[in-house]
Amino acid sequence: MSAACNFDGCTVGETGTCALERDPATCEHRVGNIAPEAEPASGDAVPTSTIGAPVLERPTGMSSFPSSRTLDPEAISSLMASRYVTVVGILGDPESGKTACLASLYLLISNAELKGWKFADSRSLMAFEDIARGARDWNAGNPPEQMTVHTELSDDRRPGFLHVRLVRSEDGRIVDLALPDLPGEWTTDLVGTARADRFEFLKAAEAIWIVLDGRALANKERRQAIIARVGQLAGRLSTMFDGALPKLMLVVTHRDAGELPESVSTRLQAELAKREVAATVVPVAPFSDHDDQVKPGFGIDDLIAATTTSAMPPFEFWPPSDPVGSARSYIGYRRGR
Ligand SMILES: Nc1nc2c(ncn2[C@@H]2O[C@H](COP(=O)(O)OP(=O)(O)OP(=O)(O)O)[C@@H](O)[C@H]2O)c(=O)[nH]1
Ligand SMILES: [Mg+2]
Repeated sequence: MSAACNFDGCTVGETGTCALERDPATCEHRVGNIAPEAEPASGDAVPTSTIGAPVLERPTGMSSFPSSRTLDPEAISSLMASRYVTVVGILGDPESGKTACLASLYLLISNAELKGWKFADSRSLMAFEDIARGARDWNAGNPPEQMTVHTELSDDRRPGFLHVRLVRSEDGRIVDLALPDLPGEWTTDLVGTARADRFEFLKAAEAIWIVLDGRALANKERRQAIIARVGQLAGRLSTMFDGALPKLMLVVTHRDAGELPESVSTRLQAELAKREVAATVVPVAPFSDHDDQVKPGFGIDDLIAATTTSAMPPFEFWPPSDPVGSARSYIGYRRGR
């Protein structure tokens, strides 16, 4: 065998003569002559469609880090199937402060400053980051002009939810909140044209926040119009829920610009009462232009407490009773229930 041929004893490389007396150009033992491939049996034919296709198949398992952007209604439904989730409906005209409340909640919990609550988990951290980013973008020590920007949805028919799990310090109770960040136009359309198809998710809501701009309410000329709109919105909700509304909260932002006069709060309640609706007024300041008087995040803890407190009276599992001689307490307890 030579370097030019792999047939034992052949010296074609040196002598130019093939030991098998074949043409060196076509002899299959000559190095460099590729032996013709065996014809595939008709059953083994390689389908032309697989040529150029990926060599490996994509793993079917979940990626190890699921997306943490806003959750769609289906993701919330599957979360609700595994644990108790408090869905909150967040309504309010454009620029009223809806996103600001959510951004402020996130900034408070991420700094362990939400009084009475501790952070446990969130499936939408990136979404929270996105809405809170504007508030961090300070220019040479000066706060940005706008802490949050107008909300726009990638799909204008489906709400995007933010999720957060909190633990109440007082008793260790865990609450999962699903909070939608909706554009104000959804509320404007609901009041103006009764467009309610996008609010299907509200049927699962345990609480509804109606967010109102406190500065507009403080303005005597604009006040009446806002109060009337709140009444109209309550009317729409009442129709949607057939009178059985979930817990309603009037979240009045811009507390840093001044306190809401008691008379305005009373007028708001009176307007709702015309539609047989009741609500709790919660003044908040997600951000503050007057830090020395009102701290940013003012009232957000009260808002969460009001949202998660059950309207049901606390149930005493086994009320204490003084034993009475020869009384059949166990049977008596059952009869009394
Ligand atoms: N100083 C101060 N600024 C606030 C307060 N609440 C909201 N803002 C600011 O008001 C502006 C509008 O607030 P957003 O939360 O974006 O309003 P929105 O209701 O989400 O508006 P849309 O997304 O357009 O429907 C933002 O620049 C907020 O930073 C507050 O209590 N105090
Ligand atoms: Mg918004």
